[in-house]
Amino acid sequence: MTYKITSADFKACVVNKDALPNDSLPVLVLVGRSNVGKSSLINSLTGRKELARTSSMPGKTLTINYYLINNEFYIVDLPGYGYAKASKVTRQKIQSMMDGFFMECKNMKGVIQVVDCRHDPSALDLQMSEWIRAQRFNGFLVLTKADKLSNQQLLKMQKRILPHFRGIFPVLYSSKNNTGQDDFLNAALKLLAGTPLINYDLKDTKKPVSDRSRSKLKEQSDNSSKPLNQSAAKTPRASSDVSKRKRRNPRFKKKNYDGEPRKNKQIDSK
Ligand SMILES: Nc1nc2c(ncn2[C@@H]2O[C@H](COP(=O)(O)OP(=O)(O)OP(=O)(O)O)[C@@H](O)[C@H]2O)c(=O)[nH]1
Ligand SMILES: [Mg+2]
Repeated sequence: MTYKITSADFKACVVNKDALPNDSLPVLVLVGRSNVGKSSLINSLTGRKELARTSSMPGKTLTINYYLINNEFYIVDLPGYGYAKASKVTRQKIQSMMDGFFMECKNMKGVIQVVDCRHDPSALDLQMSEWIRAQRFNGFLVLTKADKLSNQQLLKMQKRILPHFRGIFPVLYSSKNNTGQDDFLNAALKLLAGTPLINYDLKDTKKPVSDRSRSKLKEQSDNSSKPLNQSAAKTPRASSDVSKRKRRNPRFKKKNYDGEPRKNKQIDSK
């Protein structure tokens, strides 16, 4: 029998780790690039169009938002990473808020990483995935915006994306037409039950990262991820890989940026 969401309530909007709900309900958290569709996913799952605020402009969610599902568990919506237009101060605030969240959240049952099925993962996506593994979290991967590709393109993109996220259970999702809900909820129930959905024993089958991504990753990891304490390291920076790209590439057109990788990273329409 499929699990149904019968109630969903906005429970808390938190900016300070000391204000996190301190009940014992389990927590599942959504992480992903800004504008990838984390908040829309919550609205789609719960059938409540305006429960979580969404926007076509990246950087909509800037706080830690708790949604209580069926009075049984929380889904937490976090600010996205890679939002270019946020000021340095805002990015630092978000960074320390997220670090605090991961350090203080006692009932974390899983980290659900959301990526856009149309694009190769960004350097920050890969860094987040590595960080999730380094923390030995349980979780799964959501490939969202599935409605934007044909079935053939979806297959092609899954073949390209999944090797980067080795051993993690994938769910294909569309918040526009609500496909993938059962798969998402079944995977979420497994996380709540403590069933591992990341295979940590699997050997690295990841495709080699391109030289450009590798140097980006190095740049980012040189700047971040110093352990805060033994149980938690800093989350990957909510820094702007886009502004670095802009600096490097004078032909970068600002108007092209909608929070997603550039067109040349996108699936070719052949
Ligand atoms: N077609 C389609 N559009 C989607 C889907 N999911 C999200 N969107 C659109 O993508 C845009 C961003 O969605 P959000 O849910 O606000 O993204 P977010 O990840 O919460 O963004 P931040 O709050 O900035 O981190 C909105 O215009 C949504 O309507 C999807 O599955 N299909
Ligand atoms: Mg959001």
